[in-house]
Amino acid sequence: MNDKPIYVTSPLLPSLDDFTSSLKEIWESKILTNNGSFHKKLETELATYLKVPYLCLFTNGTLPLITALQALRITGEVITTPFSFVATTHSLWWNGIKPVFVDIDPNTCNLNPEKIEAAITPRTTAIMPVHVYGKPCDTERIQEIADKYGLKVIYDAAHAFGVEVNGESILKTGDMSTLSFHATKVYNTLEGGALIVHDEQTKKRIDYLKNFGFANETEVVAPGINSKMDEVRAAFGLLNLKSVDQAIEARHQVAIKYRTALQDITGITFFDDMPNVRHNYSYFPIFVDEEKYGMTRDELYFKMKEQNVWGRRYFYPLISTFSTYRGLESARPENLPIATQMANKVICLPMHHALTPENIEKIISVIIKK
Ligand code: T4K
Repeated sequence: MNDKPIYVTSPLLPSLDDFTSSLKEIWESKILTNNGSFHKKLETELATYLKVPYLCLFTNGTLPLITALQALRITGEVITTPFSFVATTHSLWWNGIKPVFVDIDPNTCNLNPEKIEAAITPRTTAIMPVHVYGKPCDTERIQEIADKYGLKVIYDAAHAFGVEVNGESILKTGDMSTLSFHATKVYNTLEGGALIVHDEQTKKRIDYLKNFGFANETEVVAPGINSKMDEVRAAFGLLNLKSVDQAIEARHQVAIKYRTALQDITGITFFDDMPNVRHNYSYFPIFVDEEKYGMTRDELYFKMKEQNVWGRRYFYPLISTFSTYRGLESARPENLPIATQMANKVICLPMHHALTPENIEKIISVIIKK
């Protein structure tokens, strides 16, 4: 227990010298925020990297969700998943929208499209799925349903930085997608996020909304908010963009090692890569079958902690069990059997670019030696 803790993640950091040079530039220009040159450059470079035409930077990954709902004027009820980080559902609540939880698919932990139609009511205006762990949702099926009922689709793609299906960015699907650049993510700007939209007009509108609604010096065209990314974070993000591919490849290698070592452990399952998908290996969830493994998920989780291996039970407890939401009809556990089951089995193993072979060996040995 004297070893250093192995956390679930570790942030990608640029070289301190490079960052210091950027800071010097910022000190000299004295432009700290409000669409400065680092901000402009990062928007352009990220749009290119992510293969999307229009991207708006934000100060975190929660405000683009809230802003997307405002921009699309979503009201009434929105169908969403309980198996996510709580920010997904909070964004609906902050807009006075009623979340309607729908169960997930056990093969991906994403919203199960086959369960969506039964949850649609005359008040439903949109669907908010999450590409959880960076695994792409069934975007085609979701779009078919949305088109049939005239619903908007806003993807919470907080985990899906750089994920592609058949060479196309997953962020191009739906009406809008959001990203998080939090320190714990594959790509970070300390804190940060983005909203991906599909046309210039909408980008303009989002840029107004994230700056109090100002269209110019004297005109406020909407009740906007302040969610602009500052120059320091943008500079940090520009540097991190240079090494993110390498970091994703390092994560890929960790995933290969985990899969090889854990494939024959009875009672432990995990996801394989999906065909034609460029994954980002943002998380490595394993699912513990108590009877077959001979230990409960929590027993393993606390045993790992004792050994200084700090996995996380993302996404337990389900959002639908939190006090704000548990009174909703759709939050009843009997309505969400698969999500409940998966949340009770999951442990996300440490997954990041800086895990050493010794770290990986230690993590695996805690799971293998019961
Ligand atoms: N939608 C989805 C689907 C999301 O997952 C999230 C965020 C959002 C929306 C909202 O995006 P943001 O507004 O956050 O940009 C973390 C993150 O705070 C959160 O961003 C993330 N999802 C969520 C899944 O995880 P915690 O409470 O688990 O983080 P924390 O502080 O316990 O960190 C985990 C481990 O990472 C630590 O044990 C050590 C390591 N770590 C963490 C930080 C913050 C570091 O090494 N350095 C650090 O700076 O929530």
